[in-house]
Amino acid sequence: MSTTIKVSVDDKVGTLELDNFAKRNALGAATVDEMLHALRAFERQGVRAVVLRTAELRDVWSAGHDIDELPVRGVDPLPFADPLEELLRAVRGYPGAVIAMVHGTVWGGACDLVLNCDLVVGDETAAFAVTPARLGLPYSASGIQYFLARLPLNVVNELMMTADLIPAERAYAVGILNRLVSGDRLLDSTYDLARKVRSRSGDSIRAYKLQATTFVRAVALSAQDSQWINQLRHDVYSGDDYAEGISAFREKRPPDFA
Ligand code: YXS
Repeated sequence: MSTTIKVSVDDKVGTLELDNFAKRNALGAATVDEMLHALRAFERQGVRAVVLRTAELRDVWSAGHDIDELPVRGVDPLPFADPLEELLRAVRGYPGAVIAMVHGTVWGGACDLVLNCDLVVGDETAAFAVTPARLGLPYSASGIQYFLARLPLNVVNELMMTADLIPAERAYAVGILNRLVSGDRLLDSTYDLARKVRSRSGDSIRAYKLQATTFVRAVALSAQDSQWINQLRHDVYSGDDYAEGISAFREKRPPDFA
């Protein structure tokens, strides 16, 4: 019995709703596991367009990775096997369109999730913050690669270096949002788009999407550079900033990165 998401299907358009506002729809392992099951079920049912949204339209869409599940210092917080990393791969690999419908603020790994969706529709409350620099955390190399495929470097720099919210107007201007609509049009605009995609050739869209995500991953990297990337990340998650960032969140105080 799902406890943190709601799932429905109507004429090959699926809906996956985050429904754990008490924890600000944090993407913990249990929630991610339910979402992965939902995506696999959608695929079995031939769902051609998935709308990813929240059950309640509140001021927060998702608070990102469940910080309570992040490991302590000295352990990679975002390994390949991390549940949220697995969810991002599942969204990129879904053989149809995944469309994020955003009302409210989107934080950290939830930004990565939204930006791994194929299309993003938001209203004037939609805002996006990528927060590893608030937590002293080394972002995942695949996450950085995908952000750089999606947004201009200076915009990724702004997200990663400030960890500030980018509001809806600017999110639309820089390409985070495909569509920016008024709140009263958000549902109709999102499902009009989903039904439009559903009406097109599923075979063609599946082949396009899986090729596109394959091309995005196709980056030549020497073994030496791969090792260097791992070392850069290891130095951060073994460092004082990461310990301070996690402690500050748990103690509900601003971090002090001396
Ligand atoms: O105190 P209780 O038990 O009621 O729980 C509080 C929060 O602790 C909890 N909560 C979370 N629990 C785990 N992981 C989270 N990410 C998380 N966010 C919130 O939910 C309850 C209500 O939170 P509260 O009181 O702060 O709500 P609010 O409405 O005042 O503020 C909403 C937020 C989202 C602005 C605030 O909760 C917040 O700033 N959350 C952290 C956002 C964030 O930094 N996310 C990044 C997580 S790490 C991640 O995604 C990646 C690894 S990375 O950093 O690399 O991008």
